[in-house]
Parts: sequence; C-alpha cells; structure tokens
Amino acid sequence: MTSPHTWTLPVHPSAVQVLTNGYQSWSEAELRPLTDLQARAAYQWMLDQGQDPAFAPTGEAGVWRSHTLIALIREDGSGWVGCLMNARRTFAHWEARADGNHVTLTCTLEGPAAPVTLEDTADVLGTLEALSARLARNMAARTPPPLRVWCSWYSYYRSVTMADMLDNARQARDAGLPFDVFQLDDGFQADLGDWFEPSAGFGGHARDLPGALQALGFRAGLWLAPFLVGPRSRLRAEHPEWLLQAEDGTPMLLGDNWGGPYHALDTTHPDALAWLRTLAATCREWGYDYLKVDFLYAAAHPGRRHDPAVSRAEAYRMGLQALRDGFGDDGFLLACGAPLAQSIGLVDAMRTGPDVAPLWDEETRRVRLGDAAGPSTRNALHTALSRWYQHTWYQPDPDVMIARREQSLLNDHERGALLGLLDVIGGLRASSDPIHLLDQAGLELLRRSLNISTPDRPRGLTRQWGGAVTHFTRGTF
Ligand code: 9PG
Repeated sequence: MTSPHTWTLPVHPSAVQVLTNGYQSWSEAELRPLTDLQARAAYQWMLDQGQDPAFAPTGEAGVWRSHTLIALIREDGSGWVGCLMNARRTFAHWEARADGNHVTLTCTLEGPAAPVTLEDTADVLGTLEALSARLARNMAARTPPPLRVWCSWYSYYRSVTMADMLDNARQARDAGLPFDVFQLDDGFQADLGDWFEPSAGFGGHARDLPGALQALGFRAGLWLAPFLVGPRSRLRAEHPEWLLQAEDGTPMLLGDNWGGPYHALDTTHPDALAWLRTLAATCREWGYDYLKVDFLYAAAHPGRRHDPAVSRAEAYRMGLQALRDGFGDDGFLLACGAPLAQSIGLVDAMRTGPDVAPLWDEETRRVRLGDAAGPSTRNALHTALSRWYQHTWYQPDPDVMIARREQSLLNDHERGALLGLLDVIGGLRASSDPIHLLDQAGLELLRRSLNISTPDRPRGLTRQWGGAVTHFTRGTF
C-alpha cells in the first residue's frame, strides 16, 4: 500500500456528479450527485461477492469510492478524471469526499507503484474515453469481433442437461438463428473444482458436447468458475494447501452461492497454477474454443497466500495468465465476476454488469440491503451503461436479451428497454431463451437483439430512467 495522492478540487460538492467504477463485473458503477449516499451492502457475503471487501463503500453520505478511475462532472460537462494507467499488478482506490465548500480526492495504490493521472478538463466524457483508450493500449488490450452466443444459464439454470443443449442447438439451426457459439453454463460439473466429473443430473459428459454442436454448425462454449473450490469437493480434500487462507491459517470461506460459502484457489501456489493450465488445456482438447470464466474475483480476494510478496492484483493476473496459457492465444475468453482493468490484455470479452434476470428489479436486495450486484434487468443495464467507455478494454458483455414471454416477469416495455439498451452498449450478443418458447414475435425480437452494434457514446450527462440515474444516447423505447 503506497501513501495516497491527495488533491483539493476547487468546486462546491453540490455542483458536481461523480462517476464511479465498481471493483468487478457485478459491482455497481454509476453517475450520482456527490452529496448522495453510496450504497454499502448489508452482509459480508455481499461485500465479498459484489463489492471489494478491502475497499467497500463507507456508508457515509458525500463519500464515493471507485476502482481504477473516477470522474467528477459539472453540469456543463467540465470537471476532472483520475485514472490508473497500468493495472497489471496494482489496484487504484479512489475516494471523492464532500469537504465543506470543496471536494477532496484521494488515490491509494495497492500493489507496486504504477502511473496515475488526474486531468482537469472541459470535456469529462471525452477525456474519460481518451484515458481509457490509453490504459487499453498500455496493457495491449484484446478486442476481437463480438460473438453471438446462446447460453444455458438464464432459463435452465443449474438443471441444464445435455439434451437441453442439443435440442436448442437443433432448433436454432432449423430456425436459421445466427448464433456463433452454444455455451453450456453452470450445472454440468460434480462440484466447484471437480470439473472433469459430471453432475448427477446432467445426463452426459461435457467432453461429448463440442462434437455434437459442431456437427450442427456451432462453436462450443463452456462455463467454469476456475478459482473456486467447493467445501465438499474432491479438489478440497486432495489439495487443501492450494487454498487461500484466513489469518488463522485455515482455508478461507467467502461469498455465498450454491447454498453456502466456498473456498478460493491460491494462484501464487505453483502447483495450483499448473492445475489451472491443465484445466483450460483440457477444455480446449475436448473441443471448446470459448470459455466463460466466472467468479474470477476470488483469486484477488484478501487473504494469506503461499507467496505473501505477491499483490492481490498480481495474484489474480497470474491465475488468469495460466488460463490463457492453457487455453491458447486463439481461444475466446469471456471473463465474469472479474476485476475489470486487471483483466485487460488477457481476456477477449468481459461482463460489465450484474446478471440480467427475467424480472425488472429486486428492490429488497438493492434498496433495503444496499446491494445492486444482484441479478435484475435494471441492475444489469444500469451498471453496464455506466461503463460505456470500457469498450476499448475488451468486448463488453452486457448479458443476455430475454425475448420470451413465458417464464418471465418482464413486460413489453421492459423487453423493449432491454433490447434498445443492449444495442447502445454494444459488444457480445447473447440469449438464453428456450427456442421452443418463442412465438413469431419472440423470434423476431431475438433476431433483432442478435444484431451486432457499435457502442454508443453518451450525448448528455444524466437522465432519470426506470429508477436509475444513468446516461445514454438512444434507445428504442
Ligand atoms: C452461474 C452463474 C451464471 C451467471 C454469472 C454468475 O451475487 N449474486 O447473487 C450472483 C448471482 C448469480 C451470479 C453471480 C452473482 O451468476 O454471472 O451468468 O454463469 O454465475 O452460477
């Protein structure tokens, strides 16, 4: 941890809005009046899974925390942009504070020294884009053409079967739907870490899927949470020494999903790194050339590591590099639940918001529990829109369109908003709808959502929309 840079900005706190960038894919990013309150999640597992437990919002009005970069914007579009210019081994923790009649801005680095810039500008949005693009160049960003993906998660969840995958691929082929990739999500594996053994319900083995998908004309994609280890998994029993430790030296438990907390792999352990390389290489041998690697923040979680000299950012990057090395340079990696800037140059695409869900908003979790990282269409759009400038870092993945009318609480207006805003955000296009649930209108909506678009630049500052303060240029609703 280096000593912080501190600046005093000569502007009244009530005269600026702050644009924050949350820590990882699901963490909230937003544009808000500086004098407002930044939400802090009520439970530790939410801080672990949706914010940065080492740099979470304070719960104090007028204090805003942001990762990598921050912008302060006056009504006329002028203001300041602060940005870390190389995130390979370092986190930058920004805090803007309303301080009497001015604003105090601090930047604290966690990890080795790295260049940080603060620019005073007449055009905050333009400067933000320029600095983002420079960061992307400094880290040799990968932005291959975006793909159109069918993903099993948002309709089959963990009950997905081999037959569901093949039925949908066959129906998509028969309907001439322009998907590039069919991606199997969570549910096929025996446990977190035991990726080579099938779950009881999957009805097959993940290694047998790529050949069948390719025969139908699609590339094959697979989901992994490569840095997570289930408490009851075989991996946990065989290699407890590969796990991130709590202060007392026992394997740490963090987050809460799949009915409880889970362990994280210690990516500074050479044998754990070798295992990660083999894992990615094996998926490639099975015929997958697209991997959705999820819950990646776990490799950067605070804790005791085999090599204590390695920073959290660097430990994360070592794990991600091992996956890239195993999967090959020409494989497509989509990161999810991932520290954002620290992934530049190693991944092809990035989820830039929380999950879409077949409902608009889950107010209890968002408002009462202070956690906007939970799945909802509103949360997904709100955060992905607030990261529009990150399209130079990798292909943004704003998550799936939901075109179906069955098994969904979204109304026509909400479906229209989702379609229009996915178009504004750009990047990957995806769907999870069971093809047989789509009538003519549903198929038409799905086809429109699969049109690749160029990310839009916001025209104005803010707009009150659907309970979210955000900014965008156009939408078809
Ligand atoms: C598989 C899913 C899907 C999905 C991922 C991730 O904080 N949360 O409540 C939370 C819920 C779901 C979630 C992440 C966080 O989903 O984003 O696309 O792959 O895992 O389990």
